[in-house]
Amino acid sequence: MDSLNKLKQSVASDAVTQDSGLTRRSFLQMGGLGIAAAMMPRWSLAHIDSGFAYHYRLTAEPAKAELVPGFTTDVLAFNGDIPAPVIRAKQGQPVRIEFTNKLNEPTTIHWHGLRIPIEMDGVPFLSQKPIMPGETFVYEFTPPDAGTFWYHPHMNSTEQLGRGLVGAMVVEEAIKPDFDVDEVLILKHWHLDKKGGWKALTRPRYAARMGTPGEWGTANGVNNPRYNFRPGSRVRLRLANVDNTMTYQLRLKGVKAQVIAIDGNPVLNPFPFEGHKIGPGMRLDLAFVMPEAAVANNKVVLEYQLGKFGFPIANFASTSESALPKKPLPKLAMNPIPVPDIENAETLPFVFEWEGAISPVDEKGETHDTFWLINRRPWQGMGPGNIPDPVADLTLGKSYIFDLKNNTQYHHPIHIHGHTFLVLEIDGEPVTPFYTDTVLLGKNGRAKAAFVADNPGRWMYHCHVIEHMKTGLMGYVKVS
Ligand SMILES: [Cu+2]
Repeated sequence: MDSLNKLKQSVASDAVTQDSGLTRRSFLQMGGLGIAAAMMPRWSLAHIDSGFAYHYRLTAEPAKAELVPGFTTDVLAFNGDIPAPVIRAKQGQPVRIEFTNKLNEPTTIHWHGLRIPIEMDGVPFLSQKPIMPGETFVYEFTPPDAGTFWYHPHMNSTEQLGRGLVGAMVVEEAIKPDFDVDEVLILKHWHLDKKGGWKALTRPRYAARMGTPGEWGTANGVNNPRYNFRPGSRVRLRLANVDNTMTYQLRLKGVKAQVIAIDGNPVLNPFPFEGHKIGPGMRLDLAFVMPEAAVANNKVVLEYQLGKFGFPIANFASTSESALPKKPLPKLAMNPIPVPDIENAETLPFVFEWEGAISPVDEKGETHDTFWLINRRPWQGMGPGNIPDPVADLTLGKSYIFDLKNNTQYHHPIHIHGHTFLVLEIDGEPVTPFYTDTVLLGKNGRAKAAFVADNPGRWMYHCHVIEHMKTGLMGYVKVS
């Protein structure tokens, strides 16, 4: 319990520091300084000049993109762009996103990992009505936590996410840590052939197993992009796995990096990065100092590993500029997430299992395969008349330990909305507690994850392998 006490102290003291930072910040803004536009990375979404600091217009629309060089692919894109624009918000400051649906089907937008009110969670029927083609819905919320998050539709997800509607959302700290480079990489394997033509996004045979993998690997929409950093730069690399299917076993060659945040949330003590798995929906923030060109042999490579082999995701080269003076890597403040009361927490078991059931066709002639179950129950296809009972009825303010058990041979990244888990145990072994919104269960894996049910509403609780979710592995918890 010693580690939990340390965590509690750190969360409390960081919250005080960040609060005083916020006060100073709002004071500066009243003085007319506003937001420094020059700080915005090149592909961040532009602010609307409305006097409201974090005000954006976002669309989802059909577009064309060159993913495989030399070929054009019909995609679905936010503001018509691949990669989707990074949405920048600030911890403790309201953000307003005027979203217009320019698709020819309904949609909603979910802000993955943000602890915000249920009305803004972007889940059809549970939290809002679907946004119909041509309609605009205004999402407005104040992110309590800083970090690397992401956004995506929560309707027809295999298609809408699969064809490109996936973007990063960066919530900056109330007091910004002093990195020289802050780069976002969104990782996605597209279901494309060598000429940029679409292949099947889902096949029942794979949906019932690990999910259907795409074949064209990209970071920020580009296969193995190159980034150039000045030697000595203190780099913060924000990695987000926005893939429908892939779990990436990551490694970094050519430099020693530190893990500074997992799934958006700073870790209490950064630790050396020696490989890490991120399942669909998960993120990882790394920090490193860019080596001199000669030391790095001109290249630092981010790879994912399959068996013995490494495949490049992105590479980083040192520029020929003189090295920046040595400075220590900045430390991130802990997010103000309540530390659960473990002694008095109620433990709830959740078993994730496989069943093979090809359902008969429905009235529209479509089949709805069911392959996956939570506590012996599948839920697939959301509709106004298709909301089952919650998988758990939680009392507002109470602490819970979810005892997660994967009785299958495949990975399941288990995601909860509106709350953030504190992971206590993995595969029966205690771990240094860390916060996450998505717990990756390995083959026949187990995990114990605790949280305070402090956000009232009906919150999705599902696997983030999209085909698993769509074929049964989803449910919701009710907090009241
Ligand atoms: Cu799954």
